[in-house]
Amino acid sequence: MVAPSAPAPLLGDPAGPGREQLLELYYWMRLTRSLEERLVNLYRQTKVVGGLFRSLGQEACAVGSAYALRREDVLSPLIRNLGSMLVKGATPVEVLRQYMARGDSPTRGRELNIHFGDVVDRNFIGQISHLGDMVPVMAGVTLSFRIRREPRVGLVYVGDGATSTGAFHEGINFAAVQRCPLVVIVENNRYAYSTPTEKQCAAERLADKAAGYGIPGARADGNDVLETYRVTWEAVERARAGGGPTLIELMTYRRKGHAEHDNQSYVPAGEIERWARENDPVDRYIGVLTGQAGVAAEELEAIDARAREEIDHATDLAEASPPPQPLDGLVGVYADPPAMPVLWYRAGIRSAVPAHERPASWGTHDG
Ligand SMILES: Cc1ncc(C[n+]2csc(CCOP(=O)(O)OP(=O)(O)O)c2C)c(N)n1
Ligand SMILES: [Mg+2]
Repeated sequence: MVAPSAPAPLLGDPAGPGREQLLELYYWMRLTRSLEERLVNLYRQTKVVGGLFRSLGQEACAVGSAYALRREDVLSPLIRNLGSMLVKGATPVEVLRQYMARGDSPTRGRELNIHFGDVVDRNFIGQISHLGDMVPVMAGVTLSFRIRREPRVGLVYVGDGATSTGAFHEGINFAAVQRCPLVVIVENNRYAYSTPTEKQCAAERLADKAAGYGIPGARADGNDVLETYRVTWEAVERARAGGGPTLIELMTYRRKGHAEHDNQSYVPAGEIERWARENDPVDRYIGVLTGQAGVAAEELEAIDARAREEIDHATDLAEASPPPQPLDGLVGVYADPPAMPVLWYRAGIRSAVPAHERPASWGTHDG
């Protein structure tokens, strides 16, 4: 079953944040963390194919921002946005099958980790690894919304490192000039691989880059899920109302290495422990919920148990999933060949088409 993606405005609602929504935010953060912990177990059992990229300590960034979107809005995630994808409707079993490269995974074993998307229903785009490149792509996606007068918004994530790429600059500049309904979130987690932010960018605040494009820029505490939600919601609704793009810098911290193989030897002693102790987004939110929101600890424990059960069930399904089919490697790379119209410049030589473009054994693709 596909989980619903984030609903209605929460803090933008004049009635204020609903209790149910506050608990939902907690559920998504817990699900993200627990699912990644399960993936670590599977990785150590060599059941995960390829690298494992954690968002430990960044769950509030991912969940709080994606929660500001409607189902019809389009999200472009990165490796540390498992939480955003879950909020947008990706399911644990899809994620587990994908990481384990199973034959019934969303990409049928042809891509790894969370590189998969659904642009038909849940509206999250399959990510690519090239830093910054999804910004121009999302400028195009959101330009189409503007031209078609659809009240839809796009949200694209980049890391602090990606803000130093040409693609980031060109994409955001184009979106600004075209007043595309796009929100660009920079997750400033203090590192790009092993490079600390101040060693790859001389600007003190990445949010200040917005001024160079003539768009609003905001910086927020990315380890505070409610603040993240609020600042994203404002940008999303401004974009929906025709106000153009916003650049948001979310301050956070990457507590794990770039991926599981990275031993973080470049991180100053005590830094990770300090963030874990003083600024863990899940712990902080538990404090808010059990404090001013008056939620009982048992209620949160029940949510933890629910997340665990869902992940256990999804793991059983993924473990029982088949390996990939070799012929699946041949299909879906450019387009589905049998469904493609004949290329116009080949129209006069149709005999070449069956021979060269539609060989009979192109794979097992059924759709
Ligand atoms: C254009 C480009 N250059 C280099 C790389 C290799 N690379 C992959 S991730 C990464 C660091 C990314 O750092 P950041 O943008 O801060 O994102 P984070 O991993 O911290 O979320 C690098 C250099 C790449 N994928 N694309
Ligand atoms: Mg980074």
